[in-house]
Formats: sequence, C-alpha cells, structure tokens
Amino acid sequence: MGENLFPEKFIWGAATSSYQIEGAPDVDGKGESIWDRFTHTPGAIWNQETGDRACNHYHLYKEDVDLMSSLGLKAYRFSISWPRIFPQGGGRVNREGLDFYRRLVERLHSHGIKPVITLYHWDLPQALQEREGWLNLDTARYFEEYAASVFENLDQSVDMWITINEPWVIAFLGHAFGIHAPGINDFNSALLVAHHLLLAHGLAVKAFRESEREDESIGIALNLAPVQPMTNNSSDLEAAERSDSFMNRWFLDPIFKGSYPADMIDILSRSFNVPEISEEDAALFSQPLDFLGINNYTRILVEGSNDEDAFTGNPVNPPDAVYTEMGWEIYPRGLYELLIRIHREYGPLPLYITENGAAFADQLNEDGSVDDEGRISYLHHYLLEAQQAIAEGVPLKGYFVWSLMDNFEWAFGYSKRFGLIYVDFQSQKRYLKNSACWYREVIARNGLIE
Ligand code: IFM
Repeated sequence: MGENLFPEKFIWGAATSSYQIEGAPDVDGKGESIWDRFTHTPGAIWNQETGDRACNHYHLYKEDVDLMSSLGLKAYRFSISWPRIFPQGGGRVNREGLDFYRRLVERLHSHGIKPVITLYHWDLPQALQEREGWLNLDTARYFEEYAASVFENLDQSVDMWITINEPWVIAFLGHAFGIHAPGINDFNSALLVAHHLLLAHGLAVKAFRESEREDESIGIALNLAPVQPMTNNSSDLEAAERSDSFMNRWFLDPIFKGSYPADMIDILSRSFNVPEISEEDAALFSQPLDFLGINNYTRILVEGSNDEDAFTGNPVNPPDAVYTEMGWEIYPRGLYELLIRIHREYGPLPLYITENGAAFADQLNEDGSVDDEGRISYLHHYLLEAQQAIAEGVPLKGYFVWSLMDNFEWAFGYSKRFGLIYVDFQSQKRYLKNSACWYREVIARNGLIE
C-alpha cells in the first residue's frame, strides 16, 4: 500500500435500498409491503410523502447502472424487496419480481460492478404483518424460505450477501418508538422482534452454508456508533457503558458470542420481558460470518441520568460541533475508534463500511451542478480515519457511500438528501453532484486526493 493509497482490491461502492429508490409498488405482481402501508397512514411521514415513485429505479435501473459505471464503482449494494419475490410472504415465487433483480445483476456484471445484495432492508410483506410480522416466529421461517429461494435463483452471480440491514432500527424504531413501519410503540414487542430478527439472520446464514456456495460470502449490516461519556465522572461513564450495551452490543454480542450483554439484561429485565436465549437460539445467532458490515454516521455522546433503571444515558449535543441535516454530529474520529474496537473485541474477520455518508441541503444550480463541498469534506475525513484504522491492522475491505442517489429517507420523506447523485423527483432527472466527481477520482487513484 502506497502512503496515501488504500489496499489493492479495496472495494469502493455505494448503497441504496429497495423501498427508498424503486417505486413501482404494485408492478409485475409485487405484493404490498409494510412501508407501502405505513407511508399511506396519515401523519406517519413528513409531508405525507411516500415511496410510490421514489427514484423510479425499477424502470430507470439501466441508466442508473450507467451512472454507477461512469463513477467507476467497483460494487453496488442494494436490497431485494421481499414482496416482489413472495407477494404473500411465502408460497408462490413471483418470477417477474425475480427477473427484475436478474436483469439488474446482469447489467451490473456487464459493467464490471459487483452486486452486493441485502435480503432485508425493512420492506416486509404486509401479508406477514397481518400475522404479527416480526413478533411471530414464523416470520423468521418465512425469511429462511425467501433467502434460500433467492440464493438458488441468483446462483453464481452475487459476490456478497447481507442478511438484514440494521436490525436495531427495525426492532426499536419500528416497534418501540413507532416512527418506522409497522409503527408499534411497545418495548416488550421490540425485544421480541430483536430476538426473532437474530433467529432469521441465523437461519438465512445456515441456508446459505447448506447451499455450498463458492466464492460468495455472507454477513450482516449493523448500525454502530462509538459511545462516549460527556465527562469522566462515574455517572457519565456508567451512562456510556449502558448506552453502548443497548445501542451496539444488543446485536453484536448475540451474533459473535451467542448471548445478550449481561449488564443490559439486568437493567432491562427490571421493567421488561427479555427473551431467554436457548442453546439452539445461541447457535443460530452466532453462525460464523464471512464479514461484518458496519453502518456508521456519527457518535453518541451521553451524560448520566438520575433514573437508575434508564437503559441509556441522556444524549448530549456538543454546542461547538458541526451537524448534518439529520442533526447528526460530524465526528470522523469515531469511525477510527469504532473500527479499532470492533476488530479488537469481535475480530478477526473482514469488515466493510456498508454505509457512511451525510445529508445536506443541496441546491441544484442552473447549469446542472451541485456544489456539495460539505459532503466531500465529510467523506474525505471519514475515509482518512478508515485509512488509519487499516494502517493499524484492521481488515477493512471496502467502503460504501450512503447513498448512490437522493432517495426516500423514511419518516423524513424526501426532505433529506444523502446522494452522490442529485435526483429531481419531479422530472426524475439525475445530476452528478461535485461529491460524485470527487468520489470518481478517489476510486480511480484508489486513494484520497490531497
Ligand atoms: O437511509 C438510511 C438507510 O436506509 C439505513 N441507514 C441509515 C440511512 C440514513 O438514515
């Protein structure tokens, strides 16, 4: 590795997810998803926006792959919409849905771009939600069936598989805080959902191993953030420990150690029902993985709380920090700290940054340019930290910008732009932002521009 270069074969990519970009919610036999339902619930989403059209990627995927190719992307991370494949969750496969992803994969290959597929990025078939969704253990079994079918049907053409994207967000934002689909506000439900997601993940990994695939790898993508105490006083330190157990270790520990963090079980079980992990559960949770995907955007800074049963500290926004449009603190050093820590405590296994990026209030200029210097600076500084972690021995194999293009940002609708590519949602025209041109140069030289 040259001084400023990334390792040879480092995978430079960008990421999206099905509901956020595809549109075409009922085309070619697709079934309804919980996000189709949730976005049509009055008051659920900013400005009543929906993913009905989003980036119309379902119809514009060829142009989108051409744009990826023009940037020199080595890999593209996208997700499969489960209800396109199984409109009712299980049973009959919808061939037309599968064909869409076959065509997309073929097009990527023809441009020398590796497909990296996430099986579940939140769009559960509504038919399964009618049977209690992730609260029902059967959903994990349906997920296994769906995963096995996709492995078989996209045989030999996919380099990397990701079972589930951000199970923490699915469990807690969707079932404890009600701000994501299916909009449930019940902490006990969220804990059970977390348990079932871990089982679903394990069942899919097992199905993958049983299908004896060569040259293909499988992992999971977790949203992780370094947690830091506001001061070194014991109350803040303890608050940081708790927040870390809840935000990071609630999924890391079962996946790598087969158990929930003991300190958090202790706190949570004072007020909630923490699911027991049987021996079989533990074995499924901790199926060996080929890599871990890390989604990181910011850090979590906390101070102590007076409530003894609080399972997190109180979040603090440092006044002199800089924030993105999401209100997330820009803290590049956190990526280095996280990588070092994950490698030390859960390694050694290959790591990927499966998401990193920033929302800014981008403006399209009359000449079609977008001066998003803030995003360039964000990405540059996070990549510098990633590079330092690599130099210190962390096996970081690739990096995916969130996101390839502006898209539907869940409860925020279209109000937050994360893309390297600007999307005019009215005309569906795409424009390369300056950050896209910058990323093209980074990829071409396999290193940062000084
Ligand atoms: O847009 C989301 C993505 O779907 C999951 N990770 C975080 C991104 C930004 O909020």
